[in-house]
Amino acid sequence: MADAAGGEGGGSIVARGVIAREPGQPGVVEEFTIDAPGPGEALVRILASGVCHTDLSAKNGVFGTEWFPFLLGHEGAGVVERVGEGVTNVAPGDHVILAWRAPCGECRFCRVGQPHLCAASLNAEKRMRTMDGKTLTPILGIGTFCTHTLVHSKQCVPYDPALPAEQMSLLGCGVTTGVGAALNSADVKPGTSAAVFGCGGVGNSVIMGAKLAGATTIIGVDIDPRKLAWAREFGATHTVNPTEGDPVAAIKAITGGHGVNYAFEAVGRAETIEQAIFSRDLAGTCVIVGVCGPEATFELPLARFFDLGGNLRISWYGDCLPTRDFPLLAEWYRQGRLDLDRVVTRVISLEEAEEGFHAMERGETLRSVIRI
Ligand code: PAD
Ligand code: ZN
Repeated sequence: MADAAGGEGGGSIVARGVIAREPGQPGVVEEFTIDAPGPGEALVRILASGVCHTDLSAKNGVFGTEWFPFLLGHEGAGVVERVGEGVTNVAPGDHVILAWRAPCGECRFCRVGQPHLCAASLNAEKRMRTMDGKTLTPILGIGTFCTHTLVHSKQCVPYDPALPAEQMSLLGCGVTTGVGAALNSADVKPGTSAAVFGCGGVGNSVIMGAKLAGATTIIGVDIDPRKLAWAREFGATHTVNPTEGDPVAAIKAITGGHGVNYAFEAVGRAETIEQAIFSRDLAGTCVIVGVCGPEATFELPLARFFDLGGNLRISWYGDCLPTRDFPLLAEWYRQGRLDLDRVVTRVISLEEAEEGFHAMERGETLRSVIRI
């Protein structure tokens, strides 16, 4: 590997990655530079990266335009190549899944035992730049559509290199978010009912999580029949297509007129959030996972909302703790209890990342995974 100064060794390096320069424009593979890791940081050679809807949203400017240019990707697995001063949790050669939450241990949430809400999650300093000198923002503090990235060492969670990098990469975001929404955020109980709005990579992971938790009625809701077929393969006992009629009425009909104990929204639209809220039984829990754009709003009839009781909550990253949950989910994969193979719909190259977004938009994939 040549460094930016043309030599070998501990200086900056030249990497390749998919960079989004302007909102709404395609991501393009470019060379960029990465400075040597600073204290507590790790340089990681990426092996595989899932294409998550959040990358598409970021590329389209949904999270604001001030952060461009972006280094896309945040769902990755790779090998630690170099570490900065003081790093003890990983060493060069370790296979790691990258986490976008690395609790700081010191913020107001970590101090009271809620590290899954850490408000100062650890990231590397911004040491990656385009060849024309612009500082890159790696998506969610990671950046994985690339040959190499720089992260905080605490964002690196080791996994057994005997497990496939493509499947492990998905634990870095979508699968852990979905499974965690069921197990951690909603705390689904055995024998209960759940509805999942949006059966993409995240929603189908919610379905896997609800099944693992012992829910006995699991209703997948999606406007795309292909997604509903997948939902059944992951464990949905029923499916509902909102293009064929009111999904709330359909969910009530399946549940004896009551509605579900848990409703999950994994689309990111006001309309589906409203439907999820009102598809619950009394005292039911609604968990919002989908990320809406800044323009999304709806009117909430408060008397009806109050009369239903229960909980409405937002789930970031499935309320996971990566150091606890990545190894657990990897082990469940090894045991055949978590079907990550089925989530990897397509394996593509770095150059095909943009096509990965289009395939997602066309509904052809749960996850395209970029193999570097
Ligand atoms: P995806 O595009 O693979 O899946 C979205 C699904 O929603 C698709 O299958 C669509 O067909 C379906 N859909 C669209 N409109 C409707 C509708 N009206 N009713 C029912 N279904 C519909 O995306 P994904 O699974 O990668 O991500 C889903 C959302 O989760 C997205 O908003 C993403 O940004 C968010 C996310 N949140 C977190 C978090 O921490 N909260 C983490 C990762 C992803
Ligand atoms: Zn994601």
